[in-house]
Amino acid sequence: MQMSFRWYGEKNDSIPLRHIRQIPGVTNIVSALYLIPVGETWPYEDILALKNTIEAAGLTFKTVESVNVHEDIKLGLPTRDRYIENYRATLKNLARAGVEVVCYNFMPVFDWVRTDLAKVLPDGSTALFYEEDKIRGLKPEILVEQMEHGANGFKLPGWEKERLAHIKKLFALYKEVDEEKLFANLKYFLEGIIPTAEACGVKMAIHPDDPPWQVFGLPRIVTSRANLQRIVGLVDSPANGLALCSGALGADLDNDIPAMIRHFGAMGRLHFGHVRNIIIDRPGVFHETAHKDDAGALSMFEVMKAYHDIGFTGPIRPDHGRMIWGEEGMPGYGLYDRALGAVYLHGLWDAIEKTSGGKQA
Ligand SMILES: [Mn+2]
Repeated sequence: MQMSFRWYGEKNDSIPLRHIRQIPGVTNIVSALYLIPVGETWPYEDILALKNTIEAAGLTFKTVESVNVHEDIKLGLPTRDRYIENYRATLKNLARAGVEVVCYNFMPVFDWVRTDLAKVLPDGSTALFYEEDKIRGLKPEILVEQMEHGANGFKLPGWEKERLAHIKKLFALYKEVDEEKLFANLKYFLEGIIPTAEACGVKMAIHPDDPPWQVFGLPRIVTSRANLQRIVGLVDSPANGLALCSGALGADLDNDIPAMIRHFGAMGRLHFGHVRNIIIDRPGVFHETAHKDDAGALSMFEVMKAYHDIGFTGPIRPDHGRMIWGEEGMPGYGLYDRALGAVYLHGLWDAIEKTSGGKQA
């Protein structure tokens, strides 16, 4: 297990790498070229510059989150072939720079969705909050405004302005795309990129939909164990794998996260772990919470134990944190609570390791 930490680059992150370097046990940075428009090829020189910046701080760069997938690919438009070709070129450039794992998602129009980016919790901290009833009464374009307004001036990952400016057109195009069509479009994309990923030694890791159900009537397919099973079978290659996000999948209590880690880990298809806890007030209403085992609906101990038991050697990162101690930063991505999360998860790992008798990865 490589304890990792997501970082948005010098231009869009409030946290300097030297502070991340001081979190005990964190060795690996998860990052991306956030300024390249979705669909364009990432130049090798730019990837190398990012890697050099990270390594100069005493950290490694082997995991990318995310290389986003152009909407034309998700929609299955004829123009998708050009973007798939660019994606292949990006994977080759990333591999040349030493990147081993590439995270991506396949959510139509929106990336992760929340109705409140700073819900005040009883202890005075704030956290990301989702309330299904609020989404039902909301126009998509109002949600876009809310997300932008609540971002404290940061560019939120997956919420690119240039793409969301065409939101009405996108919704019209998706009228033709149901879940089966979306599966077919994912298969076409994977058939286009997985042979390249496999050849250049990159493991692709699809991130679950967050939340793992339909939002605004748009189809969502990366939502459940059965669907994940179908996705890893769309192209049968070890390069076609998963980023298992406990918080995203865990919002649906039917998803047994430790069981999924064991299952897909045993298949050799689990390439990246996102670990966080959530509190579910009622179905469709949840907010994020501290990583501690008893802080929410998910047992962080059972999650880390599952990773340990499968001998997981890939990257694991604490996922969204609360805002605590007066910190101002990108919602979900402050330093303090994620640092607490990293150390807590690492503490669980160490204890499991030392009491399990055998040396694991
Ligand atoms: Mn995640």
